[in-house]
Amino acid sequence: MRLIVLANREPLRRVAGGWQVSVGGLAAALYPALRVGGGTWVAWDPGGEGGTVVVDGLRVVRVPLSPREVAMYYGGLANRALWPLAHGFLEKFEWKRAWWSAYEAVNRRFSESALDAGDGVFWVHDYHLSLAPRMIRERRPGARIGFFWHIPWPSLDIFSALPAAAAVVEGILGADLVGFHTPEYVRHFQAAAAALLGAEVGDGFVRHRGRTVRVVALPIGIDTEEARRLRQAAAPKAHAIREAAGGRLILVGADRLDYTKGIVERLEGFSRFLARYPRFRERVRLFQLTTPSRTSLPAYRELKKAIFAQVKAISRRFPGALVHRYETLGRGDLFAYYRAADAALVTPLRDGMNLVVQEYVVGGAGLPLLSRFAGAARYFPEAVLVNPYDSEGLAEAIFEVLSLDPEDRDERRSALLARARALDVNRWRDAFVGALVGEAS
Ligand code: ADQ
Repeated sequence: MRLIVLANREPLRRVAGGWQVSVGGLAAALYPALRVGGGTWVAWDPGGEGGTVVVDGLRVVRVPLSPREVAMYYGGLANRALWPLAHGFLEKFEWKRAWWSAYEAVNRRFSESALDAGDGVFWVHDYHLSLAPRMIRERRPGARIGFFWHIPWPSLDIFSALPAAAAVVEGILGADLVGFHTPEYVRHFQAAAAALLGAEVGDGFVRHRGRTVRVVALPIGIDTEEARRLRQAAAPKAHAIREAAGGRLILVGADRLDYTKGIVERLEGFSRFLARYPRFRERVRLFQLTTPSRTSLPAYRELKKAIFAQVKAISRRFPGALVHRYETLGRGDLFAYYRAADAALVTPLRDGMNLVVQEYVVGGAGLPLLSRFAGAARYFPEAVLVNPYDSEGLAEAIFEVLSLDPEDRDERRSALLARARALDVNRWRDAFVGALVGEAS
């Protein structure tokens, strides 16, 4: 089987004298499947040159986009319309017809580049490329096509605000197999297909225009073996972090700078915790590790300002209790913080799944606080589940997690670890590809 992956982001990093397949995330997870039979990955080329690069047996077809297309397809339709809507942030949702036209044109370009790559099984990823399955199907009716939506699928009343709602669902239904992280997203997607297209839906399928499309909940995990290795290698750095904290208990938060991640609400909860439990003021330090994201969009620039102002205010009121690092940390450094931390604060307001909580479960030392509104909440019930909007509740939960009976904590940690292993990203990939390929045989 030859796999042809379509994803917005390219799986490459520049190194001296050429390219390397990037070490983290989706790229690393899909790479083993792509190497079999010489796979192809179609992605946007941020350098704008285009062309094909072959690295370690993987062909990467790079789709060049003009700055205007990037602003409308990526900065506009994907990240100012679909992203806020999918996460239930209606007040941040914006719509422009020109964005939609650019989105259609870019989806077509990706689809054509993928078709030009020859025969194979197509696996399309995420909200940037929802129209590609149908576009590929139109040109190659017998193709085997999978689609995975990595973010939440919202309830119908919210999704219906999108003027192109029906076209997005119809685009996805060009696939044979459609995956989401949770059964709830599956149900919402089916409800949209039934209401907007009049499709017939039932247990695990949508039937539309004479075709039956399988729809499954298949939650993504992390590479648990890699995380275990990172944890082991992080011992000296974790020790140094603890030493420098001078005996304080350590909390960690790690996120892309995004309004869905609940960073402002988390810091508010932390500040309330310190106000309410004065004896912890000099006994705790929160490391908030924030990686820059979508910096060209106004909402993200405003959020950055708000977070920086809040960090300043908390640091003035409670000196030494908060350290904010605004940068993309290397994996080794990130896992050193996990390993050093007595608890993690994973409190998104809404999140498709969430990988940070899984990284902490394998790489960390204590229990995570986990938002009920992350897809991961249903798969990690032994975490301390919280409502991230409730800052008083967050303050109490921080107290609770730091005061847990060690035996209780360790039992819950082992249960969480077993759950992270069961979700491992290698199984996720094999389960999806297996279901996709098995279907037509
Ligand atoms: P994201 O929204 O990016 O992913 P998440 O799943 O948490 O969210 O992944 C974030 C990644 O960034 C993690 O691997 C983490 O290690 C890394 N990271 C966070 N802070 C960092 C820092 N300061 N420096 C370096 N790296 C950092 C989308 C969806 C999620 C879904 C995934 C996968 O929004 O819900 O889980 O895709 O499907």
